[in-house]
Amino acid sequence: MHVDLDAFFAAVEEKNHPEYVGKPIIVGADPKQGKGRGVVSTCNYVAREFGVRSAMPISRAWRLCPHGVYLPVNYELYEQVSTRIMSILRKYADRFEQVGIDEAFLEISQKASSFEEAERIAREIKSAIRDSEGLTCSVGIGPNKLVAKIASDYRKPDGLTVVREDSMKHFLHPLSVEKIWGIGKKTKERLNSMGIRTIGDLSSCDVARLRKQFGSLGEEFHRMSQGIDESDVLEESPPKSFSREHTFQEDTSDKSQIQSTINDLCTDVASQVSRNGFLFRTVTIKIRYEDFETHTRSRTLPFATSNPESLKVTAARLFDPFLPENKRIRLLGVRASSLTKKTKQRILEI
Ligand code: TTP
Ligand code: MG
Repeated sequence: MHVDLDAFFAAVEEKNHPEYVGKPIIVGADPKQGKGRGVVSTCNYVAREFGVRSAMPISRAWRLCPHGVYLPVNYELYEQVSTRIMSILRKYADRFEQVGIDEAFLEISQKASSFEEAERIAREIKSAIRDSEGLTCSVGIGPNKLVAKIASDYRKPDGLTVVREDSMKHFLHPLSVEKIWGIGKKTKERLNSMGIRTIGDLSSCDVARLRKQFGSLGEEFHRMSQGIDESDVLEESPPKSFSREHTFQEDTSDKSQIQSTINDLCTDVASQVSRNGFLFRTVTIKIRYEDFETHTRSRTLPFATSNPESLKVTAARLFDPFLPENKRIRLLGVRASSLTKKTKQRILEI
């Protein structure tokens, strides 16, 4: 199963501002009355009727839709909503793979023994997301990731498309070659000039001809045109560490600049650790001098923590012997590792 939220950034804005409902909403750079630079991140389906699209220059969007509601990108908000939705989706999957901020693959072969059951799960997912976040998504179900992804895109917004193995060819063949993974605008044009427009054309094309034009990628295109994809839904492995490095604009031996950089690095790393719900035990520092001589040192604490002060104190001790008066520094780095998941009990202790 592939799930993709509809007009994601714009839909979140619409949900938070009921006064915009029904209006064209364009999220992206400031249009500055048509004189602005930058591009459209996304827009809602009302704005799409005016021809506005993702990645279009904002000045062009303004010409197409001057009466639209133009909003800046509030990435932090979309990320929060995304995290909540992903944790809903995860519950329905045997294995789960988030792809972008608004899409994910769900392996559901264990949880659903038939396509009918898969469809029922999809409906449940759609209403769960609607009830908790007030957002719609489009779902595709298929025998593999490739087909599921093409299916989720087939009827948008608020779509649900099920493609069984026996109807796969019938579904794929009339679609544009662009729907295949890895076929962008340029490849599409090259294929078109060979007389290949649809996935059906691609599948009936001689593999040798495709190999001659595109190398091994051509063989891959041919396989995909037949709906063949053996890639797995890959569960993301938990992070092993969080780290930050800073390279100075100019090599420095300025003590206060060095201290404040170390301080900032520690604050950042500690916040990454706790934002992701972890505790760390091991602190590693890295220092590189102007001549590229590099040192790293680690220390493991007797307890797990996400306290920025513990990170600062430990890092300061580790850095101390490496901060001579006479050597300028090029780079500093701080890493927190030996991570464990923060449990509810531990949160109460803090
Ligand atoms: P998409 O899923 O490609 O687009 P969408 O959710 O806005 O619309 P659709 O209904 O067609 O799925 O991308 C998800 C988010 O990623 C989108 O809301 C904004 C962001 N994005 C960009 O910032 N720039 C881009 O060029 C694209 C395509 C997306
Ligand atoms: Mg989307």
